[in-house]
Amino acid sequence: MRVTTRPIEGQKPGTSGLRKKTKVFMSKGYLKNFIQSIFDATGGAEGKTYVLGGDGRYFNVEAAQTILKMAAANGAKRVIVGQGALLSTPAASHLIRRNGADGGIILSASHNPGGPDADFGVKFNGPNGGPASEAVTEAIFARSGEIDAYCIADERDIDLSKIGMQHIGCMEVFIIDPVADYARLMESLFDFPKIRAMFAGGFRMRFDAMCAVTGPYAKEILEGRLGAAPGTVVHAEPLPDFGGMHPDPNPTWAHELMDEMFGADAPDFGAASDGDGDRNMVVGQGIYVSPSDSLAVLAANAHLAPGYRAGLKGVARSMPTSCAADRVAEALGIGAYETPTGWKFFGNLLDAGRATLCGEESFGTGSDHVREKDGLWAVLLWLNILAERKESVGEILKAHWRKFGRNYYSRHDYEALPVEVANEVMDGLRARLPGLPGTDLAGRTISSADDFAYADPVDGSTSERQGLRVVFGDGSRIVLRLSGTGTEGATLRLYLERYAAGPDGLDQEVQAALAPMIRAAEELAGIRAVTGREGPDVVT
Ligand code: G16
Repeated sequence: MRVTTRPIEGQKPGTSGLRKKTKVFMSKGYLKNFIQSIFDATGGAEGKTYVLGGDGRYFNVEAAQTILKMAAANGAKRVIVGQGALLSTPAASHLIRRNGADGGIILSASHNPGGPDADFGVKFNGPNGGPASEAVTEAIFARSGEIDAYCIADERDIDLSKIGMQHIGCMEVFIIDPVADYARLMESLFDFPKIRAMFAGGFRMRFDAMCAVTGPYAKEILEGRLGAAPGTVVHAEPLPDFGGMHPDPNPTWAHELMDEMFGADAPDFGAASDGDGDRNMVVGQGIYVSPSDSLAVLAANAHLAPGYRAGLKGVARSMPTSCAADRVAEALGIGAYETPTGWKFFGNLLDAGRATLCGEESFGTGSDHVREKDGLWAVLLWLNILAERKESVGEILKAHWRKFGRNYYSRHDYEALPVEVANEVMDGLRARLPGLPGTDLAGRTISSADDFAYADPVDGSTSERQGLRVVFGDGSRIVLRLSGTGTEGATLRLYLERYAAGPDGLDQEVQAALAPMIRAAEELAGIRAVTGREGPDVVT
């Protein structure tokens, strides 16, 4: 059935797909226009195979039913769907690659809260299993501005709870266990017997799935296949509103886990994951591992896991992520890459075999096993390293700092600012950049200052205005950029970094160690002065 429609403004994908308020997605024609724009902008759905699933948030199932009917009416051959329309983002990426699918549609607003008054999102991934490139998302957006009709089959809903094959017209709908293939992939990368033996020997862990999609994956893999004690995984059932929680694995939102890990009788290892299972936070007994440090430690130790025994080809990080991983890459004699924020920028490096590990300060770590960041993968790599080294998280982290020096690092977020106020801060600093190199601030000399522009070394595509960065002679950095994932006003992210070579000064409190950079940032950008805010809303 062909239904006439009109373009709806603002269907521009951000850092990671199209994210809006759930009610916006539920409004007349909104989801359908966007899905049709995806099909139209990618050469139509005729004869194609897709993977479909989401993080279980409110409207997940309804959206999946609509997309199935639209895929059928657009002539798709087959859609592989996770049972209950559930798939974690990394599991979806794996399924696309394993089945040679033409792409995947993932229903998630990641770490943003879910529910009728919260957020919803749609991401389109290409045949390599990774987020659509900027060129593709631009084409989808362009199409959304001229769309005049969408196609949808006039059929009953599919029973999404029943594993096996069903049909909508001629289109096959293949409903699968969302966990099985992913769990097998993890078994192929890590030394499960060794990790199992560690758990059998009394190793204790807490995994907070934050009432989101990783619950079933973590239960099956950690408790089922690796023998972690029952109850290791908490908040394990995916709920439409994530139990009212904010499924963002950072010290602010995963505070229950933090309290436990910093309390008496803490488990040996703690971890949390986000709404769609691609982010992770790692904590040891009384010690927090920043995502930037986690990437560096994983890069330095990945060869201890069977899947990475041959060594790494290179390590990539997003520009605002601390430079800790670069020091490891240098020591290993492998490539170090710096990309704009957004996992999509790692795709070409992974496809071309230039990078094996990638990571971001925003609690994302992953490798070339899929084309998305992968929360549980990072946790399993940590477990494999812990099982091999037989040291605690704290011991491993401190030894890492002694060897490579420590990149003190923090991100300060100013949320829900009026867009024009956030732009004023950005424009103010941008205007000052050319005059900064060579000047002194915070007892250091500024060595460079620019608005980060990226030229992809594989396909030569360029991306400009990716964040303002001020770099000091001693490797310290101040970075300022606007988030591309929020749904309300603008979020200003201030990233602060200070390098301490050691051997002294490696054990300071992070905010105290960064105090000179925090003052310098205020002097440069005047965030508090311009926004009138007393301080950041979230500090990670
Ligand atoms: C997405 C992207 C990440 C990015 C993060 C934060 O993650 O995939 O690459 O680092 O958003 O982006 P921003 O700083 O623009 O808000 P996710 O987990 O939300 O898909």
